[in-house]
Amino acid sequence: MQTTLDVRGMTCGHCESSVKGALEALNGITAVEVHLDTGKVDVAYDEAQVTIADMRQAVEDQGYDVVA
Ligand SMILES: [Cu+2]
Repeated sequence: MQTTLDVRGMTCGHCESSVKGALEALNGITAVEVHLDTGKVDVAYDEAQVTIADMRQAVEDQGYDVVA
């Protein structure tokens, strides 16, 4: 499965790596691509292992807001 999260609050490379790292730490995440300019985060994942809610939680735990 593929989804795009709309993340608010990322401003620099550190934010990008925080979000990317938090998502990649979840089981079932196979690829993460962060677009810092738009806040879009493309995620490829195995829906049997991880949910959108899990991803949202992981990003929010890093201090960023997930809008969609
Ligand atoms: Cu930053």
